Parts: sequence; structure tokens; C-alpha cells
Amino acid sequence: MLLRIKRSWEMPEREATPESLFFGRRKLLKAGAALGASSLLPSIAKAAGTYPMPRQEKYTLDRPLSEEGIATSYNNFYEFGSSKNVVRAAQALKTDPWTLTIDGMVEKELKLSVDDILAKIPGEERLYRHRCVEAWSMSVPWSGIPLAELVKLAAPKNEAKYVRFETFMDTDMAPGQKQFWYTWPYVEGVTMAEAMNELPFLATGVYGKPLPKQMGAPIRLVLPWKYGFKSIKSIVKMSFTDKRPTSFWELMQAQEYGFWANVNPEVAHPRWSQKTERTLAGDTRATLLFNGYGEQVAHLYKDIQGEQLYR
Ligand SMILES: Nc1nc2c(c(=O)[nH]1)N[C@H]1C(S)=C(S)[C@@H](COP(=O)(O)O)O[C@H]1N2
Ligand SMILES: [Mo]
Repeated sequence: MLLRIKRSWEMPEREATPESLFFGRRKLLKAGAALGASSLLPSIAKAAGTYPMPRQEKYTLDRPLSEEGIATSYNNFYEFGSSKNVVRAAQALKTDPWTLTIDGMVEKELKLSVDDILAKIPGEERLYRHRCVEAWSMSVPWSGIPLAELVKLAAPKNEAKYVRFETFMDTDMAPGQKQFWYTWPYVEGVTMAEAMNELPFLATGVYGKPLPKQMGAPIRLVLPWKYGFKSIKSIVKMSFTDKRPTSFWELMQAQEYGFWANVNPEVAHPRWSQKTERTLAGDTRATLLFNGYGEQVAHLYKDIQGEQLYR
């Protein structure tokens, strides 16, 4: 992500890092060997037997899947540093045990492990596009559950208008969280209508395996029609509230990153165009309104006026 306070960041990262060169396959394999293959593997979850999950054929792609080796090693995870190269640092994340607390405007507070969640809600695999606000994109097979199913399980009260998500906070594990100019922990939010839509997905895995740490293990949100920063990683808390949550990037730079952040090629970021994107394979593609998911989500926004829906 890009902030005004640091000059070197004032460039879309697609111009700063030719990622396909940087993360060419051979280099990756070498990096993996240097690290020791085991440190790159996702921790063996108790629910390992549940992968791969049955594919939901409804969610198909208009482009090839991103190569696993690239998609799992080109990341945004500021808790572990502001570069795209956080695989090694992210291995410090302790994901077992992990508790997701569901609280706020609910009948009863819940504390669930990822295994508890997968025991209650059947897992599935979905192929989704992902569009980062920095104008790079990927397409990956997520494994997990529809967010709407977990919301139903949580039984929120009528007063709840939003779902607020929070990432873990631990400066010993995550050195990025010592950077005091950010307001940790990472927070994101959606409206109840968005949360109940069919698309929001809570991923516990990718490429038919448990999530690698750098991709937000053990459970992260996936909102494929919104800019990638809304897809919050390594969630420890999900709260139902009547107040609109202010997200991490919105708090840092509200002019540039807002609450809605729906993908729209016609609405430029204040510092660069959003018309096109660069896939992790290095191709340039036209960016699609709602990242191509308008059929599923456009109706959510048709009556909203006077708000910045696309930033
Ligand atoms: N907690 C947390 N979640 C996060 C981020 C982050 O820095 N911290 N980065 C976001 C951004 S900007 C993007 S593009 C995606 C990247 O997901 P990936 O690394 O799995 O591709 O995660 C999002 N979720
Ligand atoms: Mo992003």
C-alpha cells in the first residue's frame, strides 16, 4: 500500500517491481531451498484431512489460475513488513492454537477454532479473481466457507448493521506492528447486506491445502469485488456492530482508501489509474467493474448516494 509520508512509496508498485522477473520460478525454487522446504509449507492443521475441498463450479474464471509458487510468495501483509517479500518473516505467525471470537450484537458470544468452524459449516473451493488497489491481480482457488453461513451461525441481533473484522495483535510475532505510525491491529468491515451476499468467503486454505502463513493463516476474508486491502488476513475477532468500522487503510489515508473500495476501472486512485491491472503472470488486462462480479453485487449499491463507493 502506498502512503504520502514516504516518497519512495509514491509509485504504483507495478512500476516499482517487475514481479514476474523478481519472482521467476527458478529464483523461487532457489529461495525455497535456501529457506528449507519445510518452513515454506503451511503448518499441518488438524483439519488437514478436509483438503482439497469440493469445488463449487459456479465460480469460474475468465483467465488462468495464477501459478501457486508466485501467488503464495508475492504478498501484502504489513504485519510482517511493507515489501511483497514477507514469506520468511510470516513464518513467525503462530496459528495453532487459534481462536476466532464472535462478539458484539449477538445473542451469545462464540469462541471457535478453525476446526470448530469447518465441523459446523461444509467447506468448498472457489476460483476467484483478486484485484489489489495497487493494480496487480491474481486468480486463486480458495478453500473455506461462505461468510454468510458463519453470520447465520452467529445469529446477530437486528440492531447489527456492520461486521467488523480484526487481525491478531502481537508485536513479538509481527515486527511490522512495532511501526507506530500505523494504527494496529488491522481492521476491516462490511455491511450486513454485504456479509449476507453469496460472494464473501472465509478462506482457510488455498491451492487445495491449508493457507500458508503469509496468505493470512489460519482464516482470512476474501471479498473478490473489492480492492484487496478489504480481504483482511489472520482474523481473531468478528464483531457485529451498529457503527461503521473504520478500516486500517482508511484510518491512515481516507482520501485514498475508503470503506466501500469496490473495484471500478473508471474511478482512478488519486495517484494512478485503475483502468488496467497486471496479473502475477505479467500480462496486462482491462480491469472490470466490480472486478467482474457485478451480477452478484451491483444491486447492493444502487440506492447508496453521496458516498465514495469506488475507493
Ligand atoms: N492483516 C492484513 N490483512 C491484509 C493485508 C495486510 O497487510 N494485513 N494486506 C491486504 C492487501 S493490500 C492485499 S492485496 C491482500 C493480499 O493478499 P495475499 O498476500 O494473500 O495476496 O491482503 C490484504 N489483507
Ligand atoms: Mo492490496
